[in-house]
Amino acid sequence: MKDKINQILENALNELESASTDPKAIDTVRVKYLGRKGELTSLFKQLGKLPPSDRPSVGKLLNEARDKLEEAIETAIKEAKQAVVKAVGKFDVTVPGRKPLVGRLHPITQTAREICRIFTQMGFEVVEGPEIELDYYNFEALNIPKDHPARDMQDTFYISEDVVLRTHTSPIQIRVMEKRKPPIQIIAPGKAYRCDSDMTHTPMFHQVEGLMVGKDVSFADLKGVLTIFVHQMFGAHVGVRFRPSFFPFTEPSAEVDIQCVICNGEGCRVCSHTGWLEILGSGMVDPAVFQMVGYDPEEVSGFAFGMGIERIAMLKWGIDDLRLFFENDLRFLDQFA
Ligand code: 2NL
Repeated sequence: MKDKINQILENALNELESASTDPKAIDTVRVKYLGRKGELTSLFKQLGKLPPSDRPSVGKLLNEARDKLEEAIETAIKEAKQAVVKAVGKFDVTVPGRKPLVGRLHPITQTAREICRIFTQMGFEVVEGPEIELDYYNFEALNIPKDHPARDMQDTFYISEDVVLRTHTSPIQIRVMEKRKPPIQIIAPGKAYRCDSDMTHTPMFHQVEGLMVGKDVSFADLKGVLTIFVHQMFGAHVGVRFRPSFFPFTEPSAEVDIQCVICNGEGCRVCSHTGWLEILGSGMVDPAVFQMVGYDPEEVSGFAFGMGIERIAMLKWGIDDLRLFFENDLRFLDQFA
């Protein structure tokens, strides 16, 4: 029995030697001798048939043989891995790969796309324009006079006397009207800039403006389109109201409120206990604006509106701090995957 064990061990070590650094051949040796039906394994099973006095010494020899072979196999596997590394260069191709990070759209982008999708379904076309804009398109053509507070140095980033960072996306729509004849149905999403920074204002923010111009476009059209928008964006059960307001580029003007999405109109801290939240401004395009782009105000009419995307996103997801959108903390952004 002892001779047999030594013979098996010698054979195994010889075969391991010829397996060299071939992982498959090394494993074949392991299975042949140490597998469930391996040659050494079956000798363990025969231990019980030996005379009791022989069992301890044979058992010891068997254990030693198994340990030696296991160690030799381990060494062979290590050498096989090193051979691969040496062959390939500095890289250990056997190390498991890292999972690639999968990106996601920023919640502001998601909200902008959702707004555009809703208006596109109603026949509006998405248009874009420059963020560095002429004073003329940003103010003059929108009937914002030279002494209007909106033109104040405090609010506007001036590049030069007549070039500014656009303070809203309306100039996009002026440019479209200048180029095309009615009917026009467009929405203009993009970045806007104001020299303003506190809890509720960032120097750069996002806006979507919309414009519909044609024959006999009425205030009823404005109400219909914006009501459909609110119901698609926040749910068909949400109440909408139109409240008189003023903008230099629309007359008459209306601000649109929705029932508070936090308290369902009951009154809470978010809606200042009024039950209503302001979400956008709108109105019938002022005849002075039509004249600036060469349209006859007696021939055409239209409505326009503008909304802040951050505000819509905050209401949609119940976010109470504007700064979260600009910090780019992945713990925040990952929640919008
Ligand atoms: C608001 C209010 C508004 C407009 C934007 C507009 C554009 C043209 C002509 C006339 Cl080209 N009006 N835009 C009209 C009314 C309101 O925005 O609160 N925005 C965040």
